[in-house]
Amino acid sequence: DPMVELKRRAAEEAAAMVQDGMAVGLGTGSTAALMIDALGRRWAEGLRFVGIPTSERSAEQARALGITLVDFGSHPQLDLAIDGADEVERGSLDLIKGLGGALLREKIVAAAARRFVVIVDEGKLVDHLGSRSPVPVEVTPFGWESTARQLGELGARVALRIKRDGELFVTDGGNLILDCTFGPIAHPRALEASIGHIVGVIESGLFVSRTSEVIVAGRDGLTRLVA
Ligand code: DER
Repeated sequence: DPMVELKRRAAEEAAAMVQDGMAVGLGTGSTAALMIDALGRRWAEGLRFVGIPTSERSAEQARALGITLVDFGSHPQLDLAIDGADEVERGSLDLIKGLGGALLREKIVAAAARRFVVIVDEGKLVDHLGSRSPVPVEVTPFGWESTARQLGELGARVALRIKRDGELFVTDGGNLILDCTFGPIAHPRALEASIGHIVGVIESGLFVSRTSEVIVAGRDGLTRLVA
């Protein structure tokens, strides 16, 4: 698959930004997994750093590669976090994340990082967030139907996330995901705030003004977009 090859190059470019002694946030998803693989190869060559994973899945992968994992107790601030995204808005580099279900930990890790680098293929670039992807919102299980109703009042079509096997999707934190389809979003920052004010909401997948840089894998090669 040529797109996997492109994503791998973006992932390797991002992994090359990790230097000895850094504390690094490790993202979640297929592109982030390629980046963790690349870090595993650098680790095998002698690079030493510590990682904070954004999901149990990424933790397992990193651990299997021998990468040292730490937590926020010893490392409340990270030098760099690298993650994928579901949509990147061309002008602002604002993001929708969370189709992978790890948005809460991803946002905590991004917020703790001095630099937040996003790796995507060119198909993820949009003029306006919400053009293709719903906004995933992580909510507390208690009263989720009421939380969903209030998200609906903001103008979204709301769907409780269900796994392929028909079971409820439950996050690493034991919460539920409501996928909220808004269509193109004119004011991501205002919408992020409105969603955040609803009782029962833990976090939304809108990442506004958090991106330092996006590495885009396209058919014509890699492009770096800097905020
Ligand atoms: O933010 C997310 O949850 C996304 O799913 C993201 O990490 C992208 O995943 P992908 O690289 O598998 O498309």
